[in-house]
Amino acid sequence: MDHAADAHRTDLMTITRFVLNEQSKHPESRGDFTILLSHIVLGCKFVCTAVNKAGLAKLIGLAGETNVQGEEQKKLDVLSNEVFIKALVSSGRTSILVSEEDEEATIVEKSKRGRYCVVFDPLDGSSNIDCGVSIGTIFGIYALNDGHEPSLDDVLQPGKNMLAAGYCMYGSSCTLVLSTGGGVNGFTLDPSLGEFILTHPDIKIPKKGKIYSVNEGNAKNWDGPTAKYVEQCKFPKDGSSPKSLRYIGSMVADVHRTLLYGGIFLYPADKKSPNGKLRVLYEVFPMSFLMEQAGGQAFTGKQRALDLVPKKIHERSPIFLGSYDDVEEIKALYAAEEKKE
Ligand code: FDP
Repeated sequence: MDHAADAHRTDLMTITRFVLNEQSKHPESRGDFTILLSHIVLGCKFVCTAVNKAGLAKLIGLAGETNVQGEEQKKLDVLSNEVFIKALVSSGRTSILVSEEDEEATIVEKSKRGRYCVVFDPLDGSSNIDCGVSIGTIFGIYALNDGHEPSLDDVLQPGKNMLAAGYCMYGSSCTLVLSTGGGVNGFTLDPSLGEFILTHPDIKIPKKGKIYSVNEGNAKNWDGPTAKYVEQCKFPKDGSSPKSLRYIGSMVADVHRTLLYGGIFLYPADKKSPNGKLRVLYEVFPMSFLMEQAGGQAFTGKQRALDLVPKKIHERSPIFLGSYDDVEEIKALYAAEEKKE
């Protein structure tokens, strides 16, 4: 019997243990971040259970509909938002929350305030809920600037100022991917234990990938560099093999695949949507943060994505993210276009 291997299997690195280990490297730390993260994890577990039960529990459907008992049904994304807002406020560690679901930011009442601001999309990819495709929660965490009343300026910060970012994917398994600025780690929910266990330590994205991921239905409205890049993916001029196309249309799932297998995910600007579709604070920034931490790149078509300074909480931006070399190629095409102008 291989006792060493057995011991390895029984030595479970839960996400809490992992974050506590990280925390012990910073003697000044007071454990606030660990508490905040445990509340985010609770939200993810709740949403995971709700997503799994959605078909049975009739959680899907329109918000405001009533069920057979005459109770009002809550749409899954509305329910997920409520769960996250309540979990984050009750953590006592947050001061401002920005959610994709709420037009205005939530300023936490004084008695429950803490040192962090959380920007999040409680259930991204919601158009996929009703057909069982993987969806996810995306979040980013900023520190509150000390000694003043919390204001929107605390979250209208470039993505490079984030302390941590992550997502939880509700797919064939429930996977939480997290970076606190020292690399990227992936944890899978063990449903029998109710714990996220470290299954993907120190994720590094391949330097170059074989997959491109984009909604090609928008091609007629693309700008020159995007159109040229996608053409190059299909008809490479350097004799290399064409890339494969994979597009789920659910950002967390598309980015998760890109992170693990390499390649590029694009949601470019087009004539109809000059700023693209994806939201800066809780889609573009957290995913760009993770990509950079895994050795990849994220570019807006004009600049490094994490350098962007948002002016509004629900601002959008085009985004190209993934393997270092693949993003380098699209950057070269935009640079050449700029030279022509
Ligand atoms: P959804 O509309 O289903 O909520 O930003 C939301 C998002 O999904 C992303 O998850 C996804 O990557 C993108 O929109 C898909 O957009 P298209 O349908 O325009 O391709």
